[in-house]
Amino acid sequence: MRRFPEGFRWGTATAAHQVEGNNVNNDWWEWEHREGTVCVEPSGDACDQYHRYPEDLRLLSALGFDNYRFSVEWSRIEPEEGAFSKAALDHYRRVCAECLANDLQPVVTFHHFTTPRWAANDGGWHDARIVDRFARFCERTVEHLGDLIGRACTINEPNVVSYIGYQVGVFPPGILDADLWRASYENMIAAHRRSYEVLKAGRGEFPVGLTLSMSDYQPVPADDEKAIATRDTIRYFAEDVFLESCRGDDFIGVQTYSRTRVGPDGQLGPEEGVPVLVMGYEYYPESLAATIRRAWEVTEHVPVLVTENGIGTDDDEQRRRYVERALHGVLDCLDEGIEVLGYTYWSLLDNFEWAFGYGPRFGLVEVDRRTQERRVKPSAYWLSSVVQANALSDGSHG
Ligand code: GCO
Repeated sequence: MRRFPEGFRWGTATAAHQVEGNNVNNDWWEWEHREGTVCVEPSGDACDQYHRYPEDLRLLSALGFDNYRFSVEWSRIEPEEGAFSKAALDHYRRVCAECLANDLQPVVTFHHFTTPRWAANDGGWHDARIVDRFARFCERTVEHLGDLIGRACTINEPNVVSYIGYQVGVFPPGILDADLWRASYENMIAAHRRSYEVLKAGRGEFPVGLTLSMSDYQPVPADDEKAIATRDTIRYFAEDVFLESCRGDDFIGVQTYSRTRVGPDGQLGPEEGVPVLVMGYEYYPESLAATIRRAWEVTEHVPVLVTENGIGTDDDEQRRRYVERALHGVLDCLDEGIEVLGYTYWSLLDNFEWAFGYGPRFGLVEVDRRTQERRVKPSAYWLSSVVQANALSDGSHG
């Protein structure tokens, strides 16, 4: 058996807009109902977790996990600028309390892709005023529930929000403008730094970090100097500018699913013969270890927490094999002396996969779209056995 360290954290993750349902006051709700966007379908009721969270937390705890990562929805807490809802803050305080009642550490994300309409429609993330706006939201929220928080993630995947929102156009605001893209990611980095300070100074004592979307960027051919230079440039803007801003933080959240192949003239598609998943990227579980090593290196040894890793697939045995392979990579990184604090599987539930809608199923638990009934998948029981043993059988190099 290959053992994980004593105290290694095991969790699953979700995000408010993807599971709660009826988050009607944010930019994503407006975006997914706008004519002409690429959104497959609106989020609607999602998994109705706004009401069903006690059942979901009981289920997660019964599987032996010790933490639950979820996000608080800014647009519920501050529906209009400066107007804070005590009822919404009380709701999230109850969710934290329910986590603790189920022996689950609450891992709270303060921004997971969604921004209140009032802020999104008044400059959004490309307007520097967002930094103060976000810091004030964090201040009011941590004041209300900071004593119950186990760990805080400031901003989820700022690289994705800025790049897809301002360079690809598949996420809101869907403005293709390089200057606004740069402004948006600079404001997100500033907002991370400000919210880090606000959360550390606020109520409660808990580690704080940013969670970053990462990919195993590989030059093709591997020894081609131009491909290496192109890969370095792409990766610098996609990851390094964010990783460098996290030096000295309590942890860095690594969120990896696959790799990105880069040729001399730019990004390449999937390699011939490598399975491609519903998300459009390759089945490539080795990417997790590669990105853990990179985050450890570029942040200059900030402890790494895997805050998302998983696979959208209807083949649950493929899910098990993917996670098994990814976890062997985590064990390799631990053997190399890298401080990996834990592993968080994305996601607890099949949920709203943004512009893809409900097609891609990442969940350890299936959700019946008609009845909202939860059905635990075989891969969940397998991962539960790994969690409870805090070990992986050696022979299963997947
Ligand atoms: C994120 C991710 C999640 C996705 C997951 C699967 O921002 O953390 O985008 O919200 O659902 O990465 O694609």
